[in-house]
Amino acid sequence: MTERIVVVAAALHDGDRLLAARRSAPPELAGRWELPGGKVEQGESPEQALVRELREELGVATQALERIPGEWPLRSPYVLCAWTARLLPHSPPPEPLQDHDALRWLTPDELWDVDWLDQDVEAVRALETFRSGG
Ligand code: 9L3
Ligand code: MG
Repeated sequence: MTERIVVVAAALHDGDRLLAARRSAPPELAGRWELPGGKVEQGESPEQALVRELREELGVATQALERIPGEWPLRSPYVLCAWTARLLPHSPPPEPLQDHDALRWLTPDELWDVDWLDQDVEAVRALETFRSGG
């Protein structure tokens, strides 16, 4: 198995608040929180996949900003990579349209108040390091 398929996750900020989304599917992940996103499709860049996934799942218009250093293995052949992202000025607010049943904008002191998926714990740790400059 040499194929590696990237799952993109978005660290979508509104000021210093981070969007967390609670999964409603599949059953083994339901109730756990994630940085929203999904699989990069054939012919797509990770940034394009991020924008598409956030539009489909949350109804928002976004821009991918910067790659958060690191990558975290999911079930083979998938690996999780994360980008910071922002809502475009004309975007509607996010709504859980697909795959989620709750959203929260977490302040920095609430970052660990949700039950993140295992790989998202790593991604959120890397995000904290990245946001603190290093
Ligand atoms: N996954 C883990 N953390 C994330 C995301 C967006 C996805 N932040 C995992 C859950 C699924 C797989 O990656 O097992 C594919 O994600 P999706 O296409 O079901 O969102
Ligand atoms: Mg998804």
